[in-house]
Formats: sequence, C-alpha cells, structure tokens
Amino acid sequence: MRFPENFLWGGATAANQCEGGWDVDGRGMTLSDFSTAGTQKQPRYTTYLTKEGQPGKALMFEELPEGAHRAVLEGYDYPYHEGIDFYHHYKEDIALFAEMGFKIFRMSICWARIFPKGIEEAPNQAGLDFYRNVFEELKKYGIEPLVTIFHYDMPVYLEETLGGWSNRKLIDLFEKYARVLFTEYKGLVKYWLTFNEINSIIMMKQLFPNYPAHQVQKDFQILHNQFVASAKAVQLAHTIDPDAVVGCMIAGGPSRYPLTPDPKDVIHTQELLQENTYYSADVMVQGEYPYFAPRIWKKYGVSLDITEEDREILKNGTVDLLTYSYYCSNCATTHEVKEKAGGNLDMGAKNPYLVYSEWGWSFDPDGLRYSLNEFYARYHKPLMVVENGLGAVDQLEADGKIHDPYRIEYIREHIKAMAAALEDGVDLRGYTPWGCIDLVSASTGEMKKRYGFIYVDRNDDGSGSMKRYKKDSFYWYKNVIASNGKELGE
Ligand code: BGP
Repeated sequence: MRFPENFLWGGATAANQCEGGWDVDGRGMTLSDFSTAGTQKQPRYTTYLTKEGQPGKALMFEELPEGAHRAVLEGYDYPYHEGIDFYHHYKEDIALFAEMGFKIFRMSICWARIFPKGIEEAPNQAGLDFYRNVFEELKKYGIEPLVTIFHYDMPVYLEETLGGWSNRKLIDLFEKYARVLFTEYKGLVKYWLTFNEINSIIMMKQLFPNYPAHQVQKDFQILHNQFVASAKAVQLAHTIDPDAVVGCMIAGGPSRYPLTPDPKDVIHTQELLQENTYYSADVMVQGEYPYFAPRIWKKYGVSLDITEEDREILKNGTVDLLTYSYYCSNCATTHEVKEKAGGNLDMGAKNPYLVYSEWGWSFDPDGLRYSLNEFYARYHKPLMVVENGLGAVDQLEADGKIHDPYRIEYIREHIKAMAAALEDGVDLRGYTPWGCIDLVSASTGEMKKRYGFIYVDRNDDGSGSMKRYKKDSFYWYKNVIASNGKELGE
C-alpha cells in the first residue's frame, strides 16, 4: 500500500447541508431554505405561495405556478435551516478533523452569505468574516481548505427575479462573486472547485419518469452557462493568484457497465457515459465540446446559444484538476429488467455481482479503480476523489460509542482501490470522503442517513443536542492517515 508522501487525506461537506445559521449575520435566503424534509419513500418538496397567497409544494424539477414565489410554510420541516449548526460549531469540528490528522477539508461557500441577493454592489462583511475565520482555524492546524464555490445552492432572488442559470446574466454575477472570493482569500485558500457535480442537471431527466421534455432544452443551456461561468472563474483565479489550483467536479466517474454482453447494451452504456460524464468533463478539461455533442443535442431536439466568445472562454479556462464523486457503479441495458438499483443521481439495473446498501446504492470498490483509470487515460490530469462514503443508520450507544464496522469496511476497500489505481500509474492527489461529519442528506433530507466519522446528535424530527461523538471509524481513519494508508486495520 503506497500513497505518495504528500497525499491529501481529508473529508468533505457542503454549506447547505451542514452550516445552519440560515437567518443570521445578513445571510440572504437561498433555494435550499425552501427544501422540505423527505425520506427514502417520500420526496423532498419546494414550498411556495401562489400569487393569490395559496400554499403549495413542488417536486425538485417542477416549475412553480406562474407568479408563485418560494415560501417557508407552517407544518413543514426544513432540515437545512439548522443543518448540524457548523456555523456555530466550526471550531470544535475543525479540532476533531485535526485530531484525525486531516490534510485537507472540502467545504462550500454559501453565495447568499457573501451576496445576500446575488446582485449587490458590495459583499456582506459578516459573511466574508465567517469564512475567513473558518479558513484561519483550518490553517492553525495545517489543514488546506478545498472550497466549492457553488454546491447546489444560490440566492433565491437570482432564481425568482432573473430566472436562474438559464439567464446569461448569472455568468457575470458569478464572476463577481468568484472575484471577491479569490481576492479576499488569496493566500488562505489554494484549492478551488467551481461547480459541484456540474453534470447532474442533465441527469435529472433520467431520475424522474415524468420529467417534462421542454425542461431538457433549458437544462442544457443552464449547463452551458455554468461551463462558461466556470471557465471565466478559472482564468480569474489564475490571474489573481498564480498559486491557485482550480478543479471541476463531476458526479460519478466513468463507472457504468453494460448489464449483458449484448453489443446493444455496450453501445447504450457508451452513449450514457458520453452524455452523463464525458460531455461535461471534456468541456471543462479539454476546453471544447466533444465530437459527439451534436448527436446528443439532436437526440433531445436541443439548440444551444453558444457564442464565439463562449468558445474562446472555454478554451482558455480549462481546469488544473479533475475531481469527482464516487459512491457506486451502475449497469445499463436495453433489456427489460426486474430489479432496478438506487444510486447517486445515476441509477440503472441491479448488478447481480454486487451487494447494495439500505438506500439501494451498490458497494463496488473496483468501480473506483476502474473509473480512476478511465479518467486518467482520457485526460492525463491530476485527479482527486472528493466524495465517497456509505450512508447508513448508526446507533449511538448508552456509553456514547458508535460502532460502525460497515463504514470502516466500505472506506477501507475504497482506499485499497485507490492504492491499486496509484499502482496502475494514475496521478491521484487526494481523498475527501463525503460527510466526514454527519450532515443532512441531499437526496432525502434525512439526518438518519449518516456518512460521518463524527456522529452528530440530531434526529429527523429536529430533536437532539447537536453534541458531537467519535465513531469507531474516527479512530480507524485517524490511524489510516497517520500511517499514510498503510495501516488499514485488517
Ligand atoms: C452528492 C452531493 C452531496 C451529497 C452526496 C450524498 O450528489 O454532491 O451533496 O449529499 O451526493 O448524497 P445523499 O446525501 O443523498 O446521500
């Protein structure tokens, strides 16, 4: 087991899922503030008031009725409002990360803490101060921040007044926001990611059976606008701070297998990979749309507004680093299947060779090694796995212990897969397992789907002391880091 000397071991979070403090210190309202709690069976909703003042709720992809605006309503739970209250616990949490020996900590910035509506001339000082304090606290322990600028959340004003990312004005507003961050935190933050799981928007149509066809055109345009915003941010970061390292972040790796050897399944798998993964990664890493993009646009009847200037920007704003989330692999087929699998955005047929978690996500460490090789072969860029982990129900015992051998096993096998990929010759720089401290699940809004090495006493019904406890995996991971991946406790 050989990891490079300076391998960046750490953990990952996102502002909306952990910060809380939704209404303090001048923070504006964000899209996440209107997202209700759900379960595995019960979807999350966005709540609103119609122009006549009638309360209503919409599914994630649904458009609100004409004239309606998002509203926090009586009778609903909004788990993101408090999250795990990282906003008030960050010192304690960072001390725990330091105790585990973290070299890097992935977190995101809440745009509305910096620009409450997204359009202001001057940033909100209290918001800037909060993140400065967090970064300084990390630096105190020698932990590098890895900062996602946009992680599934933005000021609600931008969505409701400007129409969100389908409006090109967002590109300039994002540039202004990014400029403030790069200038303000120069010397404190070296590693940046522009958009979390940027490809997820065009995967939505596969997740919901009744996804409206007209929305697909919009989704591709949103993605294009985000590519341009990201490429501009990459250039800006390099101009402001020549030491900055800026990455893209792709949902899931090339980790999709044909379910059968039927050549039709192989071609279908290849097409899905191109559409879901390489379409986005090619633009961000190679600076132009891939040769198969027109085929995809034709398939969905999409016609995009791409200017010559956009193409120039994409060419000049390629990323330094390719990062991605890897939780599980998927199978694609053209045949009827009895059993479907769950998964992080990218579902498919159930793989008979794999076991599945309580939420239906497969356990496939080999898929991580495979995807690392596939990405590296295509791009020859440094890679980082910035999300990986097992969402599971944990039991807090009366003595304050949490025994989570299932999580240790999951992470251990994925670390072995990364070691194998390094041995294969892949240039892998770091590993930040998801939800290193328990936080609110993005897909279900639950607390009980826990990923952390640190347990947070917070329950789905809002009860709990917010006290932090070290799980067995905490001590195990600490030893993994101390031994630079050699001692995996087998
Ligand atoms: C990714 C997101 C994360 C995180 C993770 C786990 O898609 O980038 O924000 O939540 O998935 O998903 P979940 O919370 O639904 O288990």
